[in-house]
Amino acid sequence: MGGKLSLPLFESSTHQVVMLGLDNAGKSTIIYRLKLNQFVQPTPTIGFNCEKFRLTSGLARGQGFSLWDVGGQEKLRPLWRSYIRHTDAVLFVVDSTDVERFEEVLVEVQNLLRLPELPKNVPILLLANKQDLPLAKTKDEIEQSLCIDFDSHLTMVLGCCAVTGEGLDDIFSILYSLILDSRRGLKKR
Ligand code: G3D
Repeated sequence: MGGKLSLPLFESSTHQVVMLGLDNAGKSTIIYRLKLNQFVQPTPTIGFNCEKFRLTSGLARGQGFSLWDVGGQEKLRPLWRSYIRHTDAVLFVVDSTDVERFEEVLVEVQNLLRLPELPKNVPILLLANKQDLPLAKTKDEIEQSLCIDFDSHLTMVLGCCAVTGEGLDDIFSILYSLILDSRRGLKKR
Protein backbone atom coordinates (compact mmCIF):
# COMPACT_ATOMS: atom_id res chain seq x y z
CA MET A 1 0.00 0.00 0.00
CA GLY A 2 1.46 3.37 -0.99
CA GLY A 3 2.10 6.26 1.35
CA LYS A 4 -0.86 8.23 0.06
CA LEU A 5 -3.32 5.51 1.02
CA SER A 6 -2.21 5.55 4.60
CA LEU A 7 -2.90 9.29 4.98
CA PRO A 8 -5.89 10.18 7.15
CA LEU A 9 -8.71 10.69 4.65
CA PHE A 10 -9.97 13.98 5.99
CA GLU A 11 -6.69 15.64 6.79
CA SER A 12 -6.37 19.18 5.47
CA SER A 13 -3.66 19.12 2.87
CA THR A 14 -2.75 20.31 -0.59
CA HIS A 15 -3.91 18.19 -3.48
CA GLN A 16 -2.00 18.19 -6.73
CA VAL A 17 -4.19 18.44 -9.83
CA VAL A 18 -2.82 18.36 -13.36
CA MET A 19 -4.91 20.02 -16.04
CA LEU A 20 -4.44 18.54 -19.50
CA GLY A 21 -6.18 18.92 -22.85
CA LEU A 22 -5.48 19.94 -26.41
CA ASP A 23 -4.42 23.49 -27.16
CA ASN A 24 -7.39 25.87 -27.39
CA ALA A 25 -9.57 23.69 -25.12
CA GLY A 26 -9.85 26.54 -22.62
CA LYS A 27 -7.35 25.60 -19.89
CA SER A 28 -5.93 29.10 -19.35
CA THR A 29 -9.44 30.56 -19.33
CA ILE A 30 -10.48 28.05 -16.68
CA ILE A 31 -7.57 29.05 -14.45
CA TYR A 32 -8.37 32.71 -14.96
CA ARG A 33 -12.04 32.11 -14.12
CA LEU A 34 -11.19 30.08 -11.01
CA LYS A 35 -8.99 32.91 -9.79
CA LEU A 36 -11.98 35.26 -10.04
CA ASN A 37 -14.36 32.80 -8.42
CA GLN A 38 -15.62 33.98 -5.06
CA PHE A 39 -15.64 30.47 -3.60
CA VAL A 40 -11.90 29.96 -3.89
CA GLN A 41 -9.05 32.05 -2.58
CA PRO A 42 -6.17 32.30 -5.03
CA THR A 43 -2.78 32.37 -3.36
CA PRO A 44 0.32 33.68 -5.14
CA THR A 45 1.50 31.77 -8.16
CA ILE A 46 4.45 29.52 -7.44
CA GLY A 47 5.36 29.03 -11.06
CA PHE A 48 4.24 30.27 -14.43
CA ASN A 49 2.05 27.24 -14.88
CA CYS A 50 0.72 26.55 -11.41
CA GLU A 51 -1.96 28.25 -9.35
CA LYS A 52 -2.74 27.46 -5.74
CA PHE A 53 -6.22 27.62 -4.26
CA ARG A 54 -7.63 27.03 -0.81
CA LEU A 55 -11.34 26.38 -0.53
CA THR A 56 -13.28 28.74 1.71
CA SER A 57 -16.63 26.94 1.67
CA GLY A 58 -18.35 23.67 0.80
CA LEU A 59 -17.32 20.09 1.27
CA ALA A 60 -13.64 20.78 0.62
CA ARG A 61 -13.46 23.85 2.88
CA GLY A 62 -9.89 24.36 4.08
CA GLN A 63 -8.42 22.02 1.50
CA GLY A 64 -5.65 23.31 -0.72
CA PHE A 65 -5.23 22.55 -4.41
CA SER A 66 -2.28 23.16 -6.70
CA LEU A 67 -3.54 23.31 -10.25
CA TRP A 68 -0.89 22.65 -12.89
CA ASP A 69 -1.55 23.80 -16.45
CA VAL A 70 0.97 21.85 -18.47
CA GLY A 71 0.07 23.16 -21.91
CA GLY A 72 -1.64 21.29 -24.71
CA GLN A 73 0.35 22.07 -27.82
CA GLU A 74 1.63 18.95 -29.49
CA LYS A 75 5.25 19.76 -28.72
CA LEU A 76 4.42 20.13 -25.00
CA ARG A 77 2.45 16.90 -24.62
CA PRO A 78 5.54 14.76 -23.93
CA LEU A 79 5.87 16.83 -20.74
CA TRP A 80 2.57 15.45 -19.43
CA ARG A 81 4.25 12.32 -18.17
CA SER A 82 6.52 14.25 -15.79
CA TYR A 83 3.61 16.11 -14.23
CA ILE A 84 1.24 13.19 -13.70
CA ARG A 85 3.69 11.11 -11.69
CA HIS A 86 2.67 12.53 -8.30
CA THR A 87 -0.73 13.95 -9.12
CA ASP A 88 -3.83 13.34 -7.01
CA ALA A 89 -6.25 13.97 -9.88
CA VAL A 90 -6.30 14.81 -13.59
CA LEU A 91 -8.56 17.41 -15.16
CA PHE A 92 -8.85 16.83 -18.90
CA VAL A 93 -10.41 19.76 -20.73
CA VAL A 94 -12.24 19.26 -24.03
CA ASP A 95 -13.47 21.93 -26.43
CA SER A 96 -17.05 20.69 -26.83
CA THR A 97 -17.47 22.46 -30.17
CA ASP A 98 -14.39 21.07 -31.86
CA VAL A 99 -15.83 17.79 -33.15
CA GLU A 100 -13.09 17.52 -35.76
CA ARG A 101 -10.55 17.11 -32.95
CA PHE A 102 -12.48 14.57 -30.86
CA GLU A 103 -10.39 11.82 -32.44
CA GLU A 104 -7.23 13.64 -31.37
CA VAL A 105 -8.68 13.99 -27.85
CA LEU A 106 -9.38 10.26 -27.78
CA VAL A 107 -5.83 9.42 -28.88
CA GLU A 108 -4.31 11.73 -26.26
CA VAL A 109 -6.49 10.36 -23.44
CA GLN A 110 -5.62 6.81 -24.48
CA ASN A 111 -1.93 7.74 -24.55
CA LEU A 112 -2.30 9.26 -21.10
CA LEU A 113 -3.96 6.13 -19.73
CA ARG A 114 -1.09 4.01 -21.09
CA LEU A 115 1.60 6.06 -19.38
CA PRO A 116 3.28 4.05 -16.61
CA GLU A 117 3.73 7.31 -14.67
CA LEU A 118 -0.05 7.72 -14.25
CA PRO A 119 -0.90 6.38 -10.77
CA LYS A 120 -3.52 3.64 -11.06
CA ASN A 121 -5.93 5.14 -8.53
CA VAL A 122 -5.93 8.70 -9.83
CA PRO A 123 -9.38 10.05 -10.70
CA ILE A 124 -9.90 11.74 -14.07
CA LEU A 125 -12.43 14.53 -14.44
CA LEU A 126 -13.31 15.34 -18.04
CA LEU A 127 -14.46 18.92 -18.50
CA ALA A 128 -16.68 19.47 -21.53
CA ASN A 129 -15.90 23.16 -21.89
CA LYS A 130 -17.51 25.90 -24.04
CA GLN A 131 -21.05 24.75 -23.27
CA ASP A 132 -22.23 28.32 -23.95
CA LEU A 133 -21.60 27.94 -27.68
CA PRO A 134 -24.50 26.80 -29.88
CA LEU A 135 -22.51 24.04 -31.58
CA ALA A 136 -21.26 22.56 -28.33
CA LYS A 137 -21.86 18.86 -27.85
CA THR A 138 -23.37 18.03 -24.48
CA LYS A 139 -21.34 16.18 -21.89
CA ASP A 140 -23.36 13.02 -22.62
CA GLU A 141 -22.72 13.31 -26.36
CA ILE A 142 -19.02 13.76 -25.71
CA GLU A 143 -18.93 10.81 -23.35
CA GLN A 144 -20.65 8.68 -26.01
CA SER A 145 -18.54 9.80 -28.95
CA LEU A 146 -15.25 9.40 -27.12
CA CYS A 147 -16.34 6.17 -25.43
CA ILE A 148 -13.11 5.95 -23.44
CA ASP A 149 -12.25 2.93 -21.34
CA PHE A 150 -10.81 4.52 -18.21
CA ASP A 151 -9.85 1.15 -16.79
CA SER A 152 -9.33 1.43 -13.01
CA HIS A 153 -9.68 5.21 -12.87
CA LEU A 154 -12.66 6.81 -11.21
CA THR A 155 -14.06 9.24 -13.77
CA MET A 156 -16.71 11.86 -14.25
CA VAL A 157 -17.70 14.14 -17.14
CA LEU A 158 -18.86 17.66 -16.37
CA GLY A 159 -20.10 20.39 -18.67
CA CYS A 160 -18.76 23.89 -18.08
CA CYS A 161 -18.23 27.32 -19.55
CA ALA A 162 -14.92 28.91 -18.61
CA VAL A 163 -16.08 32.31 -19.83
CA THR A 164 -19.05 32.61 -17.45
CA GLY A 165 -17.76 30.17 -14.84
CA GLU A 166 -20.86 27.99 -15.12
CA GLY A 167 -20.09 24.49 -13.94
CA LEU A 168 -16.84 25.52 -12.28
CA ASP A 169 -18.13 26.59 -8.85
CA ASP A 170 -18.00 23.09 -7.41
CA ILE A 171 -15.03 21.82 -9.33
CA PHE A 172 -12.72 21.51 -6.33
CA SER A 173 -15.39 19.92 -4.13
CA ILE A 174 -16.01 17.37 -6.88
CA LEU A 175 -12.29 16.74 -7.28
CA TYR A 176 -11.96 16.34 -3.52
CA SER A 177 -14.79 13.76 -3.45
CA LEU A 178 -13.25 11.87 -6.34
CA ILE A 179 -9.83 11.88 -4.69
CA LEU A 180 -11.28 10.57 -1.42
CA ASP A 181 -13.37 7.94 -3.21
CA SER A 182 -10.35 6.82 -5.21
CA ARG A 183 -8.26 6.48 -2.07
CA ARG A 184 -11.01 4.48 -0.44
CA GLY A 185 -10.84 2.18 -3.46
CA LEU A 186 -14.36 2.86 -4.67
CA LYS A 187 -15.03 1.53 -8.14
CA LYS A 188 -15.93 3.84 -10.98
CA ARG A 189 -19.62 4.25 -11.75
P1 G3D B 1 -5.85 26.72 -23.82
O1 G3D B 1 -5.23 27.36 -22.64
O2 G3D B 1 -6.42 25.37 -23.51
O3 G3D B 1 -4.97 26.65 -25.03
P2 G3D B 1 -7.49 29.10 -23.87
O4 G3D B 1 -7.14 27.60 -24.26
O5 G3D B 1 -7.89 29.20 -22.45
O6 G3D B 1 -6.41 29.98 -24.37
O7 G3D B 1 -8.82 29.33 -24.75
C1 G3D B 1 -8.80 29.22 -26.16
C2 G3D B 1 -9.91 30.08 -26.73
O8 G3D B 1 -11.18 29.55 -26.31
C3 G3D B 1 -9.90 31.54 -26.25
O9 G3D B 1 -10.44 32.33 -27.29
C4 G3D B 1 -10.89 31.54 -25.10
O10 G3D B 1 -11.46 32.79 -24.86
C5 G3D B 1 -11.93 30.58 -25.63
N1 G3D B 1 -12.71 29.92 -24.58
C6 G3D B 1 -12.23 29.23 -23.52
N2 G3D B 1 -13.23 28.75 -22.79
C7 G3D B 1 -14.38 29.15 -23.39
C8 G3D B 1 -15.77 28.96 -23.10
O11 G3D B 1 -16.18 28.31 -22.14
N3 G3D B 1 -16.65 29.53 -23.98
C9 G3D B 1 -16.25 30.27 -25.06
N4 G3D B 1 -17.21 30.80 -25.84
N5 G3D B 1 -14.96 30.45 -25.36
C10 G3D B 1 -14.03 29.91 -24.54
P3 G3D B 1 -9.51 33.26 -28.22
O12 G3D B 1 -10.49 33.90 -29.13
O13 G3D B 1 -8.83 34.19 -27.29
O14 G3D B 1 -8.57 32.33 -28.91
